[in-house]
Amino acid sequence: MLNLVLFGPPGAGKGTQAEYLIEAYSLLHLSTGDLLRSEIAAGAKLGLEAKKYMEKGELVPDEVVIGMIKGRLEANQDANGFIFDGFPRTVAQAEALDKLLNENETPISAMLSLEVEKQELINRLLKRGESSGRPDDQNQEVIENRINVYNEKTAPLVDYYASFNKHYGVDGMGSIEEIAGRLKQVVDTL
Ligand code: B4P
Repeated sequence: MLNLVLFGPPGAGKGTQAEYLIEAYSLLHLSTGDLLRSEIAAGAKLGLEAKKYMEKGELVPDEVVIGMIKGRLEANQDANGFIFDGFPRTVAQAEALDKLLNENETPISAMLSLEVEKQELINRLLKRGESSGRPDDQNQEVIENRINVYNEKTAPLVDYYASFNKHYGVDGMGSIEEIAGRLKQVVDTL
């Protein structure tokens, strides 16, 4: 079973590259950002709670996202493997994920970490904000806060996965196809 963590700062191309990996390896895509946005769109209680954090570029509380992932893992036990996109984002989330996967003896195979310069991240997100309707992409201050939150709370996960020899840094600058090729090269060695 192939279980991949697709990792990187906001705007690194996680959602974009997940589409290529899903197709190449027949994996199930679990994006906590997408799951939270559908809860908001459905007007669900969980979505209304999450919206308050997302609008400011803050992280939604760990227990909320861990509960969501647990439900999806339980509902898809026959999957070939998963791509975790935007999850885990804190060490507590990574530990909870390891615990859930170890119960099924299907650990994380690799963390693929997309590396992109800060100004490029801001440009990509502002560009998406022009058409996506995502409020968190339309305000430079919120984008900068998301990047700061990433550096403070999420970037430490590189060391977490490196300590298990599962961290693979991948250059995330260049065309979408070039980056997809680099990711595929890594996954094919696993
Ligand atoms: P996410 O939905 O995960 O949003 P994101 O970090 O901005 O990444 P996304 O996947 O959407 O963007 P991508 O890099 O693909 O999270 C949103 C919010 O939800 C968070 O801020 C937080 O509040 C909450 N949340 C989510 N998960 C959570 C968790 N686990 N714990 C707590 N809170 C959580 O792409 C960005 C843009 O770049 C796209 O428009 C794309 O077209 C473009 N792009 C990609 N590759 C490119 C390339 N090579 N060249 C040019 N443009 C490119």
